[in-house]
Amino acid sequence: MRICVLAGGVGGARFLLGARRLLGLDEVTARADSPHRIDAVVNVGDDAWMHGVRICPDLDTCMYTLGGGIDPDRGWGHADETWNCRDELAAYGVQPDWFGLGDKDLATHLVRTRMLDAGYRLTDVTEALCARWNPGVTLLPVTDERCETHVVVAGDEDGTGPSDAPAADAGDAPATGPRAIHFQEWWVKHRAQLPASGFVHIGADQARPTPETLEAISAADLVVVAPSNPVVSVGAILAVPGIRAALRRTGAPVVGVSPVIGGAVLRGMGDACLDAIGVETDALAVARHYGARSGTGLLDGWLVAPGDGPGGSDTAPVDVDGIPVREAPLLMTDPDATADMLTAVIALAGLDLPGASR
Ligand code: FO1
Repeated sequence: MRICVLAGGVGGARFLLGARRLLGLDEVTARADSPHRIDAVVNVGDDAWMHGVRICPDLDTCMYTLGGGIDPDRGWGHADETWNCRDELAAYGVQPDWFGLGDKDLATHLVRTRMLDAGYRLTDVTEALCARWNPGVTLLPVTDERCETHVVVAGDEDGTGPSDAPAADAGDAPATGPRAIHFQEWWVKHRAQLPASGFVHIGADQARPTPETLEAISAADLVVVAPSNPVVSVGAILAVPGIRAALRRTGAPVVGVSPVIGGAVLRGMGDACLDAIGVETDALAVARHYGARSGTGLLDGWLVAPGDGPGGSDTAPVDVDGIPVREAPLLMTDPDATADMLTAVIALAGLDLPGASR
């Protein structure tokens, strides 16, 4: 079976651990002759240039998590990390000093930056980095071009105007209207506490899906929308022109997993993101946001946690605005629990997994 997963960072990586477990791809030796394959189309909207290096948080979180190098508490960056370079940069007073670049993590960014400078596509860079980490899942940036998520916030929260330049005279301080800041500044420096009125994907008008991404979607037996942030992770993937059309065109069923359980998001500040686009933090509201493929949307099915569905028996799906909805436990407590979620997704898609390892 060939499964294509649309994934963001922490939630996407955890989901991929379960998918790899279910398809029996955990062991490196089992991969060569396995009939199964997982392609992850990963969000690049969080990516940023900082201190002269290109940082790809969601690709790195997936790579480190699947490669066994992630720091489990942070959910990003290396385990056993040191912060000497970060501290030295701060000692020089250079900005940003709010973004923690670990010493080991820095090596990843240096290799990536050097390869990008040499003309390699981000897809090729990611493949080269994964040759070391061996994730067992093909990690594909949705686009090789810059398509960064910036957040629209009011202009005067922290007293600095759009240019951050001090006004010549308090009397003529510029009227600071809404401004857009990079997602990382909103997410890390401001902990998503600055009220956001929207998200813009800088570069989306020029960005194209990579050929590898389009092939993974069209050749898949099943496409899964992972329980990642529907706005800044999945939303940023869908913002790349051509992705929605590819999802509506593929012969594979497209089934999503709710990132909202019991009216709450589990990690990150996903509810702040949903609020910003006027979507209720509710499992069925997110499904409606993605839309039914039988209509103008993407979904052929939607998996929600027990009690979050429209009611009905937990075996037969119930239709919600054209989307068959089923209930299943959605807590990704460990790879086995997550593997069971994918089993429920496969059933909801009307498929069965030949030679399932569980
Ligand atoms: N998140 C933080 O909350 N604080 C940090 O200092 C930080 C540094 C960082 C460095 C590299 C990297 O790949 C991720 C990093 N993150 C940090 C996480 C990152 O902001 C998020 O993982 C994603 O962008 C959102 O999913």
